[in-house]
Order: sequence, then C-alpha cells, then structure tokens
Amino acid sequence: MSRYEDTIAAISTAASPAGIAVIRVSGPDAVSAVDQIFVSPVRKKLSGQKGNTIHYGWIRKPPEHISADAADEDRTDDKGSIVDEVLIMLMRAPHTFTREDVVEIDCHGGVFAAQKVLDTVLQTGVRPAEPGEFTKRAFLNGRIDLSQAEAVMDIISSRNQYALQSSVRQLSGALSGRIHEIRKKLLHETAFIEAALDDPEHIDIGEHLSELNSIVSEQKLLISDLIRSADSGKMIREGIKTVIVGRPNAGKSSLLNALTGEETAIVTDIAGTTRDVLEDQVTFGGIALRLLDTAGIRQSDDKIEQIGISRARSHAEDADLILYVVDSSECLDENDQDIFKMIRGKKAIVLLNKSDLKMIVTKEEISSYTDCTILEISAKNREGFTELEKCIREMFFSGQISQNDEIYITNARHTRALQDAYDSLTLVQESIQNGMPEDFFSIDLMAACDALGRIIGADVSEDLINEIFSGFCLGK
Ligand SMILES: Nc1nc2c(ncn2[C@@H]2O[C@H](COP(=O)(O)OP(=O)(O)OP(=O)(O)O)[C@@H](O)[C@H]2O)c(=O)[nH]1
Ligand SMILES: [Mg+2]
Repeated sequence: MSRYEDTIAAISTAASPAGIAVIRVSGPDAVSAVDQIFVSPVRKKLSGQKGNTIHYGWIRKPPEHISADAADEDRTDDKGSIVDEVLIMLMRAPHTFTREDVVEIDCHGGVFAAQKVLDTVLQTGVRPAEPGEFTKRAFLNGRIDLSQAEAVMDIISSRNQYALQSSVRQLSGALSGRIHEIRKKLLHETAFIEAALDDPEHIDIGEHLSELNSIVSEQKLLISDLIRSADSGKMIREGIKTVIVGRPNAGKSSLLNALTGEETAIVTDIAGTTRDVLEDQVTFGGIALRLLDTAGIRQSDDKIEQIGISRARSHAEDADLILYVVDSSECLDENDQDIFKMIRGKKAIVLLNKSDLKMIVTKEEISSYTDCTILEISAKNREGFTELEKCIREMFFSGQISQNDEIYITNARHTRALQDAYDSLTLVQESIQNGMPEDFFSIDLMAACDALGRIIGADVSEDLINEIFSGFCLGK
C-alpha cells in the first residue's frame, strides 16, 4: 500500500528538443486524473482498462478550462481543445516503480509541447512532483532500498561506462546484498547477547566471546574492503585525475588533443607554448579521465612561465595518475631528472613520445631512473593508445570492471556509514579484550547495525525485534 494520498506528475525526459517526451503521473488518482483529459478514438475510458496496457488517443484540456482558453485563442471547435496526440502507458499498483498507479504519457518531444501536456495534467488537480520524488516513493513504498534509490540518481548522472555499470549493479541490489549479509551476522550476535542478558541461567555469554570476536573481525574485513573501494568509486564517478607533465615541446598538448579528439590546446614547436593548466574530460576506452595539460617543466626566468610550472607541480602532487611525456627524439637533460624525482612514489606512466621519429631515448635508459611502466607513443599519429588504455585499466580497475563482481562505493554517505560501522566494531573488540560487561558489546553492535542500516534505509530496532523473536524466542 502506498503511504501517499496525493498524485504527482512531472516530465521524466530531458528538457531538450526530442522526438518524444514522457510525462509520468503517479498516485491513487493517476488513472482518474488522466481520464479527465484523455480522449480515445473509440471513446474508451482508462479506468476500465487493465494494467500494463497501451492506449492511443489525444490529450484534451479539461472541460472547465476549454471555454475560457478557447475564447482567448479564438477557437471554439472541439479541435481547439486538443493539446497533443499521445500514447498512454497504464500501469496498476503495486506492479509499478512507485508501487502506486502510474500513467505515463508519451507525447511529442520539445520543451514547449511536453510542458503543455504537463500543464494540462496539472489542471486536473494533480501536483507537480519534486525532484527525485518518484524514486523517493519507490523507496518509501518498499519497492527499492535507499542504496538502490541512490543508484537510480547515479545512473542518471553517470558520465561514463564504468560509472553506469557500477550504478546498475548497485540498483540490482549488489551493495544492498553485501550490507544485508554483514548486518544479518551482527544482528544475530546482538540478539544472542540480548537473549543471554535476559536469560543468564541458560545462556552463558562467556563461552561465546572468542567466537564473537572472530565474527566481528570477519565483518570488519568485509567493511574495510568496501571502504577501500571508495577511492576507485570516486574515480569511476568523477574521472581519474590525470596530469600530463614533461619538458617543454615534449608533446603534452598534442597528447591532450589526440585523446580528446579536439584542438583543445595550442600546439607549436616553440618551447613554452602552454602556460596555464588546461582541463578536459574524456572517456578513454570506457574509463573517465579528467585530463590536465600543463606547462613544460624547465628552469625559467620568465615570471608567467614560473607560475605555470608551479601549477603543474602542484597538480601532479595530488594527481591520481601522471602521464610523463618524454620527447624520445631528444636526449634527456636535468629537467627530466627533476621530473623523475617528482613522479617517485606516484602512479605514473612514462610515454616515449614522437616514436615516429628516430628514437634517441630508449626504454632501457628510462628504466634506469624509474620503475614506472614505459610505453612508446606518437601523439601526432595517435599510435600506442591501445597499449596506454590497457595500462590505465590494469592500474585502476585490475583489468575489466565488468568481468569481476566487485562492488565500488561511489557515494560519500555510504563511506561515512561504513567507517562508523567499522569504528563501532573496533569498540566491540576492545570491550571484549578489556572484559567489559555484555551490554557494552550489544550497544556497539547495535551502533554498527544502525550505521549499516543507514546505507539501505533499514530500522535497527524493528530488525532486532524480528531477529530476537525468530531466532531466540525471547519470552517464551
Ligand atoms: N613528429 C612528432 N612530432 C610531435 C609529436 N607530438 C608532438 N609533436 C610536435 O612537437 C611540438 C611540440 O608539441 P606540443 O604538443 O606543443 O608540446 P608541449 O609539450 O605541449 O609543449 P609546451 O606547451 O611548450 O610545454 C609540435 O611541433 C608538435 O607538432 C609526435 O608524436 N611526433
Ligand atoms: Mg603545451
């Protein structure tokens, strides 16, 4: 049953010119409201139709709005009241996304046309939906849990293939499933302790402590795996911050342009062309990169160039990935030594650029200065990019994201909740070690369940009562 008494409507497609727009109406009056403004060629009524059916017809202004509007527009015939030709998708509760009656109106696209149809729907007394309200109803009516509701938002905003895949997995319940498993174990332990406290004559908690400790350790491990995945998750969502560095004229801007497929940066044979940091987003083999082209690094007396170089250094400092471009047709010099120092201990790939020319610098020479992967490329001829793509994928996603079933935490709220759960479990272990009374364990175990529950929107007290009654028959 829906918790809501009102009916909401909104344009669910993008507000841009398109062939079709979809107006979604959800709530107890969805069908009767649309019935007031829908005319079918055979005069059928939507209220008499089954769920999951499609109906052709027109949206017409509601009767009480026709005369005034028609007078305005000097139209008095029936056609003057027609707003658009439409297809109606009729879906009945509870087999819908919101678990309410849902009517979707496929009308003609274009911002103005769709808005006209929505206005007409609203004239029946339906209220405009707030942002995300359909998904909120789906959650509150029990159709999806909170992490799945958030995944819906993530799917909508995902900007690359991996972000999309990760959100779709979350929507399908992958993250919820993992959280449920951990939470179930902790709830079971909490219920056991509660039962022991209630019935000390029959249940001895002392015998159970080492098992409790190892169960808590296992769950902490699972939680910390999830927390660790948040770094990759952030990169999936926002793109890997990839800073291109190198000496002037190495071909950094040429690389940026080759990767973006656009003439984003100015390329010349004058050393010191790029002064400021240039940023662009690309999807490279399905991976989102936030690419930053920077000023060539060298000793310089030019004030502007110096500022550019120091910006390059500071971006390299907090980069997720550094692409160090070397002009392989020229000998290395002291500036390169400086850059080798800069990339030490960082995730970096050395790109021997200009492989189309006679190469003077070799992989062997470079590898005497760094352990980083070294690849030969030609930014000018776009050669070596497949290798680069493979290398980045292996560095960040251990190959293919789609072929393993890893879960990536992409939401800061989830990371915080996981950290809280982890900290509470650490307290449980400390209490065990310090021989504290049982109620200390159960308070912190409950806190951990609570924190995990925040991710999926579960209520710990309700779940604990269920577990106690189903598992331990308290009060029998
Ligand atoms: N033959 C050849 N020339 C290249 C290649 N990549 C870049 N160049 C040339 O090298 C010169 C410098 O290229 P840029 O991309 O401007 O180099 P940069 O590293 O951005 O230089 P600064 O902005 O001055 O630091 C230009 O003349 C490019 O056409 C390549 O793969 N092969
Ligand atoms: Mg440049």
